[in-house]
Amino acid sequence: MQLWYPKGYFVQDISFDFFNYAGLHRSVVLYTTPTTYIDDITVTTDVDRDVGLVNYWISVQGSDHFQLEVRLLDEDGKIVARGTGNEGQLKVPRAHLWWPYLMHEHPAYLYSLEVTMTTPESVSDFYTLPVGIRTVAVTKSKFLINGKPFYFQGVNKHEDSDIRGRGFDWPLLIKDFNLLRWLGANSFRTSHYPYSEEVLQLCDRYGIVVIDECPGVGIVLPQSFGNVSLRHHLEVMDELVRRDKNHPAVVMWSVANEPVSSLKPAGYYFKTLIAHTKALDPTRPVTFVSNTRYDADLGAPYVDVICVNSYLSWYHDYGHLEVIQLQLTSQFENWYKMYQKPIIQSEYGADAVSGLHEDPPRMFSEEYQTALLENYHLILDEKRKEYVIGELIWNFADFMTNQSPLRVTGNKKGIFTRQRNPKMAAFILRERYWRIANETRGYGSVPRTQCMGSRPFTF
Ligand code: BDP
Repeated sequence: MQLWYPKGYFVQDISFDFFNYAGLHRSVVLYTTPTTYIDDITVTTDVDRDVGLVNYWISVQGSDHFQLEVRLLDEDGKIVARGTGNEGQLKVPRAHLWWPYLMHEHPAYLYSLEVTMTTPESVSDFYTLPVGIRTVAVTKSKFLINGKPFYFQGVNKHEDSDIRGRGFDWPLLIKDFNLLRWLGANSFRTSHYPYSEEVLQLCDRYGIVVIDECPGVGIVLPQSFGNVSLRHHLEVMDELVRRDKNHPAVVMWSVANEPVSSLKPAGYYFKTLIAHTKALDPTRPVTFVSNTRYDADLGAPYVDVICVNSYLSWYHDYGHLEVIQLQLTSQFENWYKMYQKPIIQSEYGADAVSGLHEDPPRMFSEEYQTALLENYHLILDEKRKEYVIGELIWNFADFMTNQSPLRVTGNKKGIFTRQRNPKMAAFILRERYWRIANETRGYGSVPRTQCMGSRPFTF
């Protein structure tokens, strides 16, 4: 059919599934510094038996004549270690480690690193950085935090809500964190771009583990893998690591979402990009999120953890929930056989229009969404005994997208609505996450609140 448009007419073509809000999304902060000032601090941590090791590097701008004093304070304000100079290692005997939510009685323990700079003119600068002492490691089949297996029972999110769009909003943020705790979720991925710094600060304080994703979404054309794009992508990783390197909650970098990684240049592209990210930060594993076939993915050999998205019985086999178990089993077995790396189900889900009920379950009903999830969970339960190390539902909440015949006023795969009310799926997931938490906990059983309105759970 021939279609006619006004002269000069065009629409912005975006290849991602979220609304491209314009305007300023975040607070803009203006600040002043002394002429000689603390410009950056990098902290990495390690653990030697019960001694916490805090390595620091401090960069100062403006002059070569200054002195630096460093103090590490515990949560009671007691000084536990001291240092001087631009770099060094602080030793903390009987250190309190930073543990994720539901993994320890006192999760998210944060020390404060106080850096004081003095110059001969006595103009000084002072900075306090929260520090969580923890380690991260990956084996062939496990993701270890402080040497213990960690299971990502979490969500994918978007910075999105009614009225505000993508704009930063404290009340919304606190609501979302309370819902994460209610759900028994211990992690999320910042799909598909870095979130505001306030989000990461709260993750550090709540013990919510983060897979930090750069805005590498929509890498679908051959030219997306060219040199210009790669150079830009390397810079984007420089910026992301520089900004988020000191957050204990961030345990892995994701360099892209669903690139067409079967295209020929993808091998070189991801090899370079991942090596670059590891050079910037040797302390964290690196991944990207794939929806390519296991035997065609040219980037997968370079990741530390395989992250796979699949929409079984949603974008194909419509209505046929009975194929999920077989297809999901083959998905996991094929990826593991080929790469021998731990696997995260990094997206799965189904749209459900809140309040739409159907028996037998039909697509877009709440019943279909829950039935689909339950089929996934049966296989996830088998495979998490082996090498599956996590499941992140798509999505935490409904969110706005471009208009299209595939979207019913936005993407409705949320387990909460865009207004953060629960669908049936939220209760299914809540039962599951608390059950897993209680199976894998290393201490007494965890009480949970009975209804959404009650006080959020505390230790
Ligand atoms: C995945 C994308 C995500 C989409 C989701 C969906 O990573 O951004 O919103 O599918 O279709 O492929 O709901």
